[in-house]
Amino acid sequence: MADLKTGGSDTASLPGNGGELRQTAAAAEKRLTTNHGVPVSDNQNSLKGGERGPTLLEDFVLREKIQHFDHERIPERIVHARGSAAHGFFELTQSLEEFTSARILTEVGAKTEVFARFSTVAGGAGSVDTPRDVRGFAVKFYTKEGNWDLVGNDIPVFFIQDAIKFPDLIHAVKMEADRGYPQAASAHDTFWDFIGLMPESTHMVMWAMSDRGIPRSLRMIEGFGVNTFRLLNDRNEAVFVKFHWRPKLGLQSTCWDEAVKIAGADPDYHRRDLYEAIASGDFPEWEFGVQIVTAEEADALPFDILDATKLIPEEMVPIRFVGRLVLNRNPDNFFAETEQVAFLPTNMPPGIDVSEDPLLQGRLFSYQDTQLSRLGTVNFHQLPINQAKGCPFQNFQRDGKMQTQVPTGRANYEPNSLANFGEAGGPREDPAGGFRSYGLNLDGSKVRLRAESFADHYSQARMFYRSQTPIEQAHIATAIVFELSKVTIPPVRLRVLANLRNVDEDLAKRVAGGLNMDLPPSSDAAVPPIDMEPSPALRIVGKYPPSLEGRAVAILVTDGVDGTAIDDVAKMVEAAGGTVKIIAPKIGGVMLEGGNKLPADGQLAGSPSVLFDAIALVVSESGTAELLKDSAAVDFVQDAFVHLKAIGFVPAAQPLLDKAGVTPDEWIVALKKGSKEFAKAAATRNWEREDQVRTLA
Ligand code: HDE
Repeated sequence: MADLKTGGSDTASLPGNGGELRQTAAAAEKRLTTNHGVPVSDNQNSLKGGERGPTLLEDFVLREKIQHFDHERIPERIVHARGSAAHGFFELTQSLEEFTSARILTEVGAKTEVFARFSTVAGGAGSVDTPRDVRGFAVKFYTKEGNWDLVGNDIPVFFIQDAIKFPDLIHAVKMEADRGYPQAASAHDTFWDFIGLMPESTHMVMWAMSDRGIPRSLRMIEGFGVNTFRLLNDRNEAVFVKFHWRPKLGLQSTCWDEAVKIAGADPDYHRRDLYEAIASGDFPEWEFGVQIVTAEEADALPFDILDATKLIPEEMVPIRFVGRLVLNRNPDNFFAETEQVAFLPTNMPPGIDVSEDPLLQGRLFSYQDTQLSRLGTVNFHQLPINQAKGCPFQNFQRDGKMQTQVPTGRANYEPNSLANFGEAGGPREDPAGGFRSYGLNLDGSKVRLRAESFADHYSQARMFYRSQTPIEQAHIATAIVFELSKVTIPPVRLRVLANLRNVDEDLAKRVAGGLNMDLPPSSDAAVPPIDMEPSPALRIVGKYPPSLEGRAVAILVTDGVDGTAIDDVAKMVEAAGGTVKIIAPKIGGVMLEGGNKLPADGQLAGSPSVLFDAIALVVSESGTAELLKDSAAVDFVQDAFVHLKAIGFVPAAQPLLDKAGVTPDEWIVALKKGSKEFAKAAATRNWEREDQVRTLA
């Protein structure tokens, strides 16, 4: 009979599986043990009563392993369940000493360790990366004065003004209560029902329906603290502050059709992109900025600074850029770090403080509370990823589930006088250096009211829409048409249309036209919207210089091509900062003209062009003849064309271009030796092509 005792070939050579009874110290270090350190002799077979008999209850090795497995998951986050994260550092480049005592914002040149997690909001932990959604942008700074968690989004405003509406908002956007779908999509009845009934959400809806809702990469999103915070200086003087992140790679989005196809081709598109970029040394970076506003300046703003549905246009209050964030290390373990990280907006070092923003006020309770059910214990701060790393943490809190520390000494109360008797007295409060709250004057009756100053729901939605370029406006209108077309209850659509008339009549007409519905009368706005100055900083198109950095170009190759032609394109792309992937009909690669084999990075059918920023077709005549019979090849080219990407080609590719319906424009570039035209085109998309390939609202 075959010896089934050691099923795995690797384990067969490990001491203990080979029947050796005495082991060296080195071997003991490597050996597999139970959770309690008992060496395991066989990790392939459970303990049975006879070769073909039942498994025995006494097999604690089996029971421990299965039981641990049964409890591997913790509840996923209620929102922002799907996320990807990385380690890095924050470096201050300019001091904010005048405004704050927080050392993280005053010690120029100091590098502070950080852990940043990006997320979608609506989908579950296993959902895809590219739905239309807001992206979370949460950064934990391990500062010398305790952790600072800046838990923001990639959109600077929020759907609601008061925390009491958050559960309703989230219930409305997540899968519907009875049917359990859709997963990770806002295009459904309950979301738009809620939106139509909550005009305060209109401004954020404009952002979510803009191309910001479908980012190309997590490395190419902006970030915002959203809520208004305070900075406090040594004299306890306060200013209001809004926090900003600006991506070094610029802001870039996908086309909707592309985002949908990416979801199928690579559900982990953003996670993979972030991981691979960091693994290859291409570290994502953001500039950190603040908008600072005094109380008097805030009073003069045409909106309430405490209202999270409003932003402060940069043209009104410029952003001061004072630092940078670099992500340079992937997590070692997804669960221990990305899943168990617990962000708390209440984590702030002295010198940073909250405002009375009623949305923020609710968040101050919610995050700590949710960690208790997610991580299961008040001691979640002891998990390595959550521990304050920049300074000690010590107090008289004791015990609790999963206490991993072993506090010493007799005193677990304060005040105590034990230090006077030669014993450890424990830590003491620090009135000068401890956390301070702004001495806000409170005066008023208890009320459940929304301030009058929160009543304008449309002026900034209008400003946002009117600040966009025509192509971006068309995308917003088209996205709303798409979403409302998935709404099955016509009055829900009508209510949204009625609200849109308060934003912009042209937008409302376009959406009504796209739905082929009559425009209903405008809804009543609580206060009439005003025309604010457009803010060009709210655009994507043209905001950042075109770049190939961080972008990927696919070179589609076939048997029989000249290897130097491929090299030329690759060098041109790499010189412009892009990365190159060789795509071939088969993963084993192609036979080049001279008889050398070129391995491929991706197989054509599994690597559609939606995964790349531009494509180059370096194919032979015979290779093209084969490709013409393969829909994957035709889709590869056609999708690149309809997603407005640059296409470089050699003459032999012409029949493929023709079959894919590609018509010439400046982004369809004949590849010529020495010319950099293709790399230049690949750095942007040809928005003007869009009219030709898609019906926009
Ligand atoms: Fe959150 N939010 N939120 N949120 N949020 C959570 O906390 C909540 C809000 C944001 O990568 C939860 O640890 C309430 C605004 C991010 O782990 C929960 C309200 C902004 C993340 C929670 C808001 C955010 C969360 C779920 C309204 C942008 C993911 C799991 C008062 C500034 C952080 C968790 C990560 C996560 C509550 C509104 C951003 C349930 C009650 C506004 C980026 O506590």
